[in-house]
Amino acid sequence: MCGIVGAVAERNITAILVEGLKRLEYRGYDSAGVAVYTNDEKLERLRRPGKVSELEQALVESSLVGRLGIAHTRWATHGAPCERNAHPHFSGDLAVVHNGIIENHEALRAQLTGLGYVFTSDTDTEVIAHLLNHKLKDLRDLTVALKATVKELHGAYGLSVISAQQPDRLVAARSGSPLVIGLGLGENFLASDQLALRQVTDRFMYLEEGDIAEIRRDSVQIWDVTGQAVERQTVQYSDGAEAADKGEFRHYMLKEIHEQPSVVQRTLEGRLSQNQVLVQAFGPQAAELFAKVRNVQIVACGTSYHAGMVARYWLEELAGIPCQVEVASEFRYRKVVVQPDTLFVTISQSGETADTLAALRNAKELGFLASLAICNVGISSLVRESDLTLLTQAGREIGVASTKAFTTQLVGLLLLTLSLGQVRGTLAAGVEATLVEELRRLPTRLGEALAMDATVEKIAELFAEKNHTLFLGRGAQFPVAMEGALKLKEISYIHAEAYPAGELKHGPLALVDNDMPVVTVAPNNELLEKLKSNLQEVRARGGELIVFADEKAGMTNGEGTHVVQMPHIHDILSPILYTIPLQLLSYYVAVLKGTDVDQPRNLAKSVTVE
Ligand code: HGA
Repeated sequence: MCGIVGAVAERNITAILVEGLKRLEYRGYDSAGVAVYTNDEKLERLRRPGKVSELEQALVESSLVGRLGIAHTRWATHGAPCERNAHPHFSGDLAVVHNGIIENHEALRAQLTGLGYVFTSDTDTEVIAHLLNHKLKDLRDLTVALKATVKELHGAYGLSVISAQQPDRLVAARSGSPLVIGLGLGENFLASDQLALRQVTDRFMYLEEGDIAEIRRDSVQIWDVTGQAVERQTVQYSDGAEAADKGEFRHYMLKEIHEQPSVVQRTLEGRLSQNQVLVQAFGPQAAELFAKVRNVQIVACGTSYHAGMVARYWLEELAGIPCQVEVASEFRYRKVVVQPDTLFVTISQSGETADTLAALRNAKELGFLASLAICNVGISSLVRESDLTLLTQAGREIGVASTKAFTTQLVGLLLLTLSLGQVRGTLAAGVEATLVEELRRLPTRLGEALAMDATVEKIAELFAEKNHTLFLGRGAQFPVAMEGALKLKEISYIHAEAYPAGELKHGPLALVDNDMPVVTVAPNNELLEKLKSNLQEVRARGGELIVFADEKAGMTNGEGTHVVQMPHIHDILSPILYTIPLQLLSYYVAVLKGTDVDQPRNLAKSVTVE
């Protein structure tokens, strides 16, 4: 989603700002802009719809140079993606960039219009610029005026401001959308994600909720939500592990699909003993808290929600714990009845997903036993605000359509299931030992599934001319089918829906004809025979079947039926393995359709707005 980069330095900062925006491109955006306090002591801006490269080109032609500036990639929430709505927004001598949504923007717009301010965009953000400008008239100091301004904003913001009147500083405010200060020598920086600043510094200070910051070349001052001056800890990163390139792969998504054996291996490292999961992997108080757990409530969005749905099958079957799973945007606004001793589990790749974070904050008021985050980013808000954490070790995921984050989340959730079963004594030691052994073999199994790459690429040709697809699965494969359908929608723009195979005849069978491919995942379990009958129902109506079937399932190619033989795997781990061919399928269909695989239209990587 939107990205912010800011800099105050002794040298020209335009190239630093543009490089920062490029590093945030993977999050998805629709326009970009930069405002610079120029060496001629004027505030100037350039904005462009489309890619950062277009802004960069325009900057080269304009030779905009200065030592103070802010820049932004916008993912539109209010107002179409076009130059006029791109950030920075100006009012008088100041420029504002903003991530988030100002919910009372209509009331503020009416009030400010009444005071004579003229709006030049359709965004909610522009009210911040005019309101701040208005406050500055009396308060005079930019930082003081920002403190007064944010008191009148409802909603979520990570924002930064520069002013030609006080060009010695960047000011910033965080409430509901992350910001980090990058510390340099005689220069300082600001961004919505530290990745944007890794080329200029390795020292960072994370703003907390409600913080206001004044960032000068040689000093940083921060005030907390109560207005108290506070110090925030400095974090130093020592390696270049965040660097990302596609290597031999055509897209980040394909690279990330192929990384799954190694990142699953990393997610398991240090978390297994000979026969057991090491419960302390979830935190020092995990064993004591897990012993009290009688229910689990999982809350997540998108792909992470599908991971949670798989976990529900595991938690009830293996740990004997009732489990509910809900999408965060629903949970956060619902009157929830919390059963005693319920563990509240959130799942998020970035740990900044606005709805999931809000659900966690609500949950704290609702009497849950404790909160646990399964997350890929250790320095995220979700991790900081949860009692227990399990970090997935997927590494940086660039492709907007999540792949390796999902499979490592599944591994984390299986570790959670086994830990709960172990501590509560509901899982037989022999079963845990078997599954630990299977987990150790999982990276090899995933490698075998990836070796089917070329077979799946061929199958993808069946979809090139299609507009609709059904995905079917039973049991824990139903959420896998949902994830497969989501992946196909996200990157190939083909309409895809997932159903539990048994639901077919209760409605969706009406859609099936010879123009509707039906994708099915068929591990060799007790539901196989039922699934085969459901597939017959599809074939009888002319539907073309693509079946990813266990090599022991006894399914073979036939008229209108394409069977891809999958390596045999323990049934409990099958959702992780069967995800792989569905990821590959979406990828190759998208490549055939020529879409922007890594940055699909309208989507963003880390969904930091509601
Ligand atoms: N509401 C602002 C910023 C949107 C945003 O943060 N997206 O991630 C706008 O629409 O410009």
